[in-house]
Amino acid sequence: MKIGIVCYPTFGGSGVLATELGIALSDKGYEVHFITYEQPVRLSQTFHPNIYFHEVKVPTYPLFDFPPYETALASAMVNVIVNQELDILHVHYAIPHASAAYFARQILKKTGKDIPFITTLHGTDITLVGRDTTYEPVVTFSINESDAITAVSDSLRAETQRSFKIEKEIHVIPNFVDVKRFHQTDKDHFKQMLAPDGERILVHVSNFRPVKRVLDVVEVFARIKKEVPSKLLMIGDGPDRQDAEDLARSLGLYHDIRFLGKQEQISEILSIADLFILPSQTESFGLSALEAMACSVPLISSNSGGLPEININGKTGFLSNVGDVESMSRNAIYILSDEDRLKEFKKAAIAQARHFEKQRIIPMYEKLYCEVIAAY
Ligand code: GMT
Repeated sequence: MKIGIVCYPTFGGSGVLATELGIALSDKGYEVHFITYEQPVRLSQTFHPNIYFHEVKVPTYPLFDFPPYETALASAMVNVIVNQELDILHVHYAIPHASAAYFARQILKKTGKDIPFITTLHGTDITLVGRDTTYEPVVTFSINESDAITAVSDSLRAETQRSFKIEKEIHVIPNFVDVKRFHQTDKDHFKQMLAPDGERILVHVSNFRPVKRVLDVVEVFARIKKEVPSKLLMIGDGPDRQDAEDLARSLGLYHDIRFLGKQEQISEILSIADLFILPSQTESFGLSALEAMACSVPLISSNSGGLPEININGKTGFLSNVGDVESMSRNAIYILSDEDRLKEFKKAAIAQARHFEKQRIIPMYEKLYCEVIAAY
């Protein structure tokens, strides 16, 4: 089977998930074609002989204040589908990928070379951006025109059904993790450098957008630090990084918090972590948290969106209301202040991550591809 994948190539969760899916499918012998404006981040780490990358070029012209990416993308889809004889197109994140796919399919219908497309909803395409009236009619239309729809959690499926008039079944296919790549390895030398006096290491990974509430991470850490000697590693970059750094400085914590920026070898960092903090305003699944759990890291998170579907309260970590930094820090101190308890939480975290191993989840996509192609 030849599969086209369209995604955002950046560090965002949807792009990471789409890339991991493409890699996993290519490992199983499928031919995978990525169509996007840059090489996806995780694709650049190793060479995969079954994976092709087609760059969408968006020529500029003085008339264009806003170069028409969606038009360029739909044209690229048409060209790749025809020239590479794809069997199915899988678009990740509704905006503008689903509408571009619909457009491409309509063009191809004229020549009899059209193929079906699947849309995977990831989160903010539904919870924040998609229901904005600026985009809503196009989002609703193109989701409904998809030959199949998937969502990454039960919570996101319910949210989509609440916010849009969806006329089709939404299949829930959760995020997955490759435990061969994401597992705890011996990185004691790193730990020694970052926490020379045996401090606990806390980690947050995100794109530092307001929805991630990175200031809450700093606030929670400030409270933990008073009770448990610890260090915090902030991984990623985005609009709220400066505010988080300013807050760390004003709380006198700048030497205990390292803002490491965007990092590609996340599993090495997670290998030395004792706790992962994800206090998001909304989080449809929380791929970064799943990757942490696969590295035996328990989770302190908010209870928003799909987080309760992965974080079992009192077992793999704790859930608190959004913004309740007191509860989050109390729970973190409870886990971190006792060695045996921490070990139990770590064991439960990895056991829970195994429910989302890629071997369990990839076949769900394969089955859906086959059904959609057969029914087209
Ligand atoms: O904000 C992000 O985390 C990026 C965002 C995206 O769409 O690129 O991630 C979403 O998709 C991930 C993969 O399915 C999910 O694990 C994240 O929970 C989801 N983010 C939000 O819902 C905020």
